Amino acid sequence: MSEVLKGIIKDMVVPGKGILAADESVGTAGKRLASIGVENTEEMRRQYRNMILTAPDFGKYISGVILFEETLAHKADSGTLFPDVLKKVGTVPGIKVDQGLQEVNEKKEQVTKGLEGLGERLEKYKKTGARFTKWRAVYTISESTPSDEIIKQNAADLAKYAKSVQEHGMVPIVEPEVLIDGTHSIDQCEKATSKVLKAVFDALKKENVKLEYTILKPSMVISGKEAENGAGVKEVAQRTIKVLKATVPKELPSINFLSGGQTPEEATAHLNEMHKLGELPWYVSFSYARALQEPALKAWKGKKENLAAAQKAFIQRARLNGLATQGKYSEDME
Ligand code: 5MM
Repeated sequence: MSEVLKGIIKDMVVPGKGILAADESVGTAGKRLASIGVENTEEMRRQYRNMILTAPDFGKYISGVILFEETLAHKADSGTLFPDVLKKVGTVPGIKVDQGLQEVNEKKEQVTKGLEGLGERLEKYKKTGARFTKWRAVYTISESTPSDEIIKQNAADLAKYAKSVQEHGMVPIVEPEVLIDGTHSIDQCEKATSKVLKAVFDALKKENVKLEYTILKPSMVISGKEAENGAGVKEVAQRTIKVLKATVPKELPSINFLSGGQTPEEATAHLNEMHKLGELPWYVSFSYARALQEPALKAWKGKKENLAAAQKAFIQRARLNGLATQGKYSEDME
């Protein structure tokens, strides 16, 4: 089994490349489509995926794609199933396996659903070509959150999920997202992210999850979206790497950030800046959804005649983020 997992990591962790998160569930895809005035039908979600996943040169920058369940069974305009479209360009298909969030306490904190029946679903997904998976836990920052209770529960669930995925011969992406929403300071975010990551790695260790075959998808250490005097690019990069160095073991092969509501330009600049801080113990890259897809969606507007322009916009962002993984991006490339 280790050889299988090793091969998946080798295909996913590639210098200059990153992961695309295209795993928006039906509701989230609906929000993205609504932002360009397009109705949320199954066919329009297929066309949206087709626009992104068949962009020319896709495999040059994207080593893996996190898909949503229905996309595994959808076909591109060419008639080829999306997992096969990806395989053809050397990109690894993956699948989101959590089943969304559930509010559990009076602070409105949430845990992630999906452990029940996970093993059976993993076997089903594997048959469709998926070789890695993703599970997202979320944490809010306020005076009283994230609570110790939620940090503990989410860490335990992430670890159980990761263990099961490796037992089924796939690589787990572990995604603890400290939400950017709110007026909190970067100090508060640093404190919360440190606690969350520490708990996650303690739990992974307790479950004997093999870290060398696991990918971390964290949020950056950043000021709240509505904070006054938000921290600048350098500070975000420095604080993020400081927290990661203190909490993430060196055996982990790759850290692929989520963008979490940052603008596409911010997400690229932050990643780039991290690579100016000297050698890092892991590969550090992206697993963005919005920060990679937003400009393409805007250019597309659901219209066939805009397909080429939209794909060009997607590839431009993918290329810039590829450069950022090597510290070779600069603002004047925008
Ligand atoms: C945090 O969301 C993940 C990364 O996306 P961003 O880079 O836009 O922050 C993403 O993979 C997320 O899990 C999917 O968009 C699916 O979200 P839902 O809420 O539909 O499960």
